[in-house]
Amino acid sequence: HRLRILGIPMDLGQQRRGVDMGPSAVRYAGLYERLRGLGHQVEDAGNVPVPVRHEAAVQARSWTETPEGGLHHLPAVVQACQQIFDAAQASAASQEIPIFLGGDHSIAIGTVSGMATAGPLGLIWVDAHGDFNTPASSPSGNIHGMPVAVLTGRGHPDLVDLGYPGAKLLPQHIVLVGVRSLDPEERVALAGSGINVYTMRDIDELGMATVARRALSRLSSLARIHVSIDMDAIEPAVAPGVGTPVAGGLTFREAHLLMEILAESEKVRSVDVVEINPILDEGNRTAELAVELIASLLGQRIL
Ligand code: DIR
Ligand code: MN
Ligand code: MN
Ligand code: MN
Repeated sequence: HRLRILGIPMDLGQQRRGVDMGPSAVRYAGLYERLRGLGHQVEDAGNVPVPVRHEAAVQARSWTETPEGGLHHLPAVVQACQQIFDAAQASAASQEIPIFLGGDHSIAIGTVSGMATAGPLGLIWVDAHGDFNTPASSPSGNIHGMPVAVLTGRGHPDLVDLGYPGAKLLPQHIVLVGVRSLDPEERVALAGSGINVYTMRDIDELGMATVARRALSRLSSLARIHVSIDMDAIEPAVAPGVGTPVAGGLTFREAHLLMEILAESEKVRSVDVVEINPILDEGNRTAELAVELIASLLGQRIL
């Protein structure tokens, strides 16, 4: 395949500093070389510009009083997501597979919207969280907790109408895997949404092979799948370099097995790897794991 690496040093969708260094950490962990080693043609396209954070403005007010109407850094996130959308749309119109390196998960509003311009798209969202908050349900005001809702047409209009007006995906074309932390109103909305949710309990009971195959069969009518990997889906003992760790996550092998089974579908059209925070990491192990997972998703096999 032709692969295109695109860094997105976005830290405005959440409160902790350092997640903007995610693209550097993943590059340092050897993503380019690893993908070349699998026989792919790889281009590193550098980074999408992201506005710098105005920390003083954040600290001056509680989030409900922000000029952004209760969403931290809304105008800056919209501006960056518009550039991300443009880059993703260009990739979607070509044969290349883009690999978007976050940054926090708010980037997926741009990546998925852009990929959806080339026709129906399935979404596999690997995350400890539902990311299904709206401004009304969010306890934090952080946009990284909202992208799945936004992509289904629920949320602030500046986010919902990014790229082109309205919803970008049908709920029945979205599968969440690894979920174990939902806010109270988010939980009610997600349960009634039509989105297919595989919680950690489902993975415990069914096993990852069954979950991965059911996820793919749910998307069997679609030829193109976007895989969005929030590294906090993985057990924090294995992936400690994330801003919002939640105990009881995917094991190293469960995460790899999911990637390996998705790779066999030959439908993976684009990938996000997000929420790596090198400041919170042990060495660079979370970025190193991310490189391994991307490799498994793009054809690395044990035998
Ligand atoms: C929380 C945290 N549900 C929120 N979300 C995170 O702020 O909306 N998503 N960490 O990855
Ligand atoms: Mn602000
Ligand atoms: Mn997330
Ligand atoms: Mn998460």
